[in-house]
Amino acid sequence: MRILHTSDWHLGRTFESISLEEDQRAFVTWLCGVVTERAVDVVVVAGDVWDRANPKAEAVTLMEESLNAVAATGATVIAIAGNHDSAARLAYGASWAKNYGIILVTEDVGYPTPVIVDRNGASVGFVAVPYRDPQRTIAPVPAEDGTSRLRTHTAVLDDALNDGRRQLADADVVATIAVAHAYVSGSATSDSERRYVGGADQVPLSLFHGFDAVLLGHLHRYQEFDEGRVAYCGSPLPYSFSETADKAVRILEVGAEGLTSIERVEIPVGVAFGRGVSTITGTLEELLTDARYAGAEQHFVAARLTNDTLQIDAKAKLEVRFPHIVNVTRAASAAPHGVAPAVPSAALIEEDPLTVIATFLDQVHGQPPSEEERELLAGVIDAVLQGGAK
Ligand SMILES: [Mn+2]
Repeated sequence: MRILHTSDWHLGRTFESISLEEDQRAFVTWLCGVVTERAVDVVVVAGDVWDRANPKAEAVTLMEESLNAVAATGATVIAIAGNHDSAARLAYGASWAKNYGIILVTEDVGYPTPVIVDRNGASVGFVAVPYRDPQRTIAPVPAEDGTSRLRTHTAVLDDALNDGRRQLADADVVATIAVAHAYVSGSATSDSERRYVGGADQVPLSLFHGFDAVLLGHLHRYQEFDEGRVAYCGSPLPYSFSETADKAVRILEVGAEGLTSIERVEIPVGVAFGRGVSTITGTLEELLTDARYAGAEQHFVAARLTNDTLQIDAKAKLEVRFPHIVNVTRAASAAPHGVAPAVPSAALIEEDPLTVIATFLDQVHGQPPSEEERELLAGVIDAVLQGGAK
């Protein structure tokens, strides 16, 4: 049996304000090609099918079309709700979808029933646990000494996995696989994930003991633990400028004796569809001409200008070379833009206008106006003040 692991599709997501619908659709088409070519039996989507709990109409349609396309290859689909999904909305139609081999595990209160898939000479038990808010699910099982446990992410996921283990204890399966949407301590994060401040949503890797494989969603960077037994496959496309690493899905092979191999399959982002992300830093002139930025020309680009002075129409100029430029800001190393004013704002009211403007220019450009500029400013201030007195 071949099992494909993907996650964090975030259907309906935009890159800043640019629609990714076409790229997401192309990813699903590519995925269906892999599923067919490699004769994949089960496709696991480990949460965050949608980008938001209240997906827009286009995202709802894209989800239906996507899961339907994967199921049309003949593969069984197992998808869980992530923290971006609304479990209730994802559950809509789940009872019908099941008849077509699309199993949506969205239970956000009790413990889900493990899914047993019997195909190609192997029977595999999946403990698929959707993301759940610890405050909304049933209270954690008391500790061995009878004391109650706090409603933490660790406690509720631990209980759900234990319940799954119990339910599978007597099942005639050659492998057990856990599917979860969680933040494992020590993982590398990206800017496009929604995580708790302070890390209260982190769970220890040890929670997943005993499973032959653990297919995780939630973090958008591909990463493996415990020699690949536990892994995040990451999102299929970069959803923030922090995601410069290659994107991938995984294919696990289970034979009559159990798990035999795990393979990483790279997603051709920026080659067949979608685009990579680049943050480029330099003067406007360098960014426009230097050959070393050629690789970023077809990427989503964030430009960081190092010029000392303000560059008029920088974005429009850069757009000629980088048509998918998303934002332009001044590099941190440029003039100290945004530092706290040296003069408290209340005191500024007492200052003469020329001093206020000179202080501002000093902060923005890193140097005060020249004698010539001061004269020019003084003339403008005079003209304005005299005009105002009329
Ligand atoms: Mn996600």
